[in-house]
Amino acid sequence: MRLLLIHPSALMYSEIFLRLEPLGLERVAGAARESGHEVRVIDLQTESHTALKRLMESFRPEAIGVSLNYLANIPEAIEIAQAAKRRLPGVFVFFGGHSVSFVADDVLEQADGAVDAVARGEGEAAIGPLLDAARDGGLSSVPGAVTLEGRGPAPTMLHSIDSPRPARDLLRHRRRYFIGELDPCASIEFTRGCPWDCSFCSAWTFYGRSYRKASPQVAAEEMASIRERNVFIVDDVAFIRPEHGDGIAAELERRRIRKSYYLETRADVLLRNREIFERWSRLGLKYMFLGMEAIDAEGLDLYRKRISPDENFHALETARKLGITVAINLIVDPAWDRERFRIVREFALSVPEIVHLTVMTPYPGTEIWHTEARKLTTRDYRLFDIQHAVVPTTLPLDEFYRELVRTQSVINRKHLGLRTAFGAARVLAANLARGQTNFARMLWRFNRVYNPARQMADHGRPVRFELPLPRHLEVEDRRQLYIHTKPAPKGRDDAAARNPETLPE
Ligand code: B12
Ligand code: SF4
Repeated sequence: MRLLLIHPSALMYSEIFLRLEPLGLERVAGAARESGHEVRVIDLQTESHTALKRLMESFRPEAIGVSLNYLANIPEAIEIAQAAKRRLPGVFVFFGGHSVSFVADDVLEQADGAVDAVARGEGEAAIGPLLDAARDGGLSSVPGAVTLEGRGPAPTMLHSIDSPRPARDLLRHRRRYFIGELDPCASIEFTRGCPWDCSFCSAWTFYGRSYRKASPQVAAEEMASIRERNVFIVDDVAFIRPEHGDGIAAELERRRIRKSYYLETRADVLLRNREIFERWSRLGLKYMFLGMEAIDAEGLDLYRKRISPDENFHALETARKLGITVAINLIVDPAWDRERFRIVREFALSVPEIVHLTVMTPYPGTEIWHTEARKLTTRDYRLFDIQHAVVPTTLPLDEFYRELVRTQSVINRKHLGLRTAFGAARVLAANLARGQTNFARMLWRFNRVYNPARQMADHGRPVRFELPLPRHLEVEDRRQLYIHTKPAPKGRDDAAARNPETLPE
């Protein structure tokens, strides 16, 4: 079949700080190609809707799949589906990805016939059977498939994430992917899943708290095949298992691969596996993203982070000693008042790290969706991008945004000041000389993208598609939140994450 896969446009955050390749969609493309289909991919983070229209006309796809990792992209995806059905009668349209897996039935209803199926869960195993069924019938028996008629069997999980390899060659504008000064930047996956269970996050519920690792040889071979000299490691929590991080490092050393890396991990993992991060800093690990979330114990407990403020601060010192630049994330509670914003500004200015702020947002698939969602002040999907407030704020909304943007811009100015002091000008000049302008643009766009008036105006847009309200669920039975389930190993309970010795193999 001729299959067109689409990644929707960038969200607010990605307009400045980063834009990364859609690795999940590339893996689905890889699997479809292995099953004998002719595949094209378009990423609307780097191309326009006009380009999409042209591609639909020239390629005449028989099936179109849209990637929906982000809730905020759902209205755009439904509009793409409706336009596709008008333009290409008979085309089979389906959605897949992280967020849509949690609201599949509602999205199908909202699309009102423009979407034929949603593939819940991982896409690699689903894509072959789904396309076969689109051609020959039998959609209701495809694992993970949901249609207006109902749900098929539970989605299938890959036994190993070693294959299929992502079809990176199908992306046309690879030079447009970047993260900060790592420009251009590719992405890679070493592990999939997260064994922790933070209340605001759906990474663990999607994979049913499972955790799989790529084999070090395969990971290193894939790294060797990547042309870009910068690589973002997409794992939720990198190097949980020290022997795995060591194994990949050994394979990279053997092949003499040296690149600059950016990864995401937890403070306690960094403290526990310091030697691995040290070894990786020798291999080129430059940046690390730590989801600190809160600066006080009360906040950390609230999000069930299972970490103390001391561990967080100790981790920052450790990273500094290793020469790794850390970006930390703090969750802005809509209950914050002016004083709280002031304390956070003070904290952000007192540490050398890059500080990002994201607004606490209940997402389907998270526990707080079931405890907080009744209080929603809006159900406009587009505002669920963790840069907008969707539950009541203590401050009047416009003042909340003014405080938020003021705090973000104070932090941003500090960050830019430091970067200039530490030689961003040199990096910038080198990037521009290679024709890479993403980082330079980022430096100048902040005020345009982040401004309280724009954020307020976003709340006033007419709403075509609304997020469904959560169905009643006892969150004590957390397995009901899972997309993928696997039987819990004997004798292991949900507290496994607290003890590294009992983390999944
Ligand atoms: C890496 C990552 C990023 C990267 C890269 C994202 C990218 N370009 O795809 C960066 C850092 C840019 C990023 C940014 C953000 N992210 Co992010 N991100 C992740 C993370 C950790 C892993 C995603 C990943 O690459 N996984 C590996 C690949 C192989 O898996 P995958 O993409 O999920 O794809 C699989 C399936 O979803 C499915 N699939 C995917 N697409 C399709 C399409 C079809 C047709 C089919 C059939 C199947 C299918 O099959 C794939 C293979 O199994 C996830 C958490 C998680 N574990 O999923 C959060 C996550 C997706 N991000 C999240 C958020 C909130 C954001 C931001 C909004 C954060 C912010 N600060 O503003 C931004 C917005 C980005 C944007 N689009 O503009 C949330 C989503 C919440 C939501 N419900 O909308 C998540 C779930 C994390 C969380 N805390 O819960 N993110
Ligand atoms: S450790 Fe990170 S990925 Fe895992 S559940 Fe918590 S926030 Fe999500």
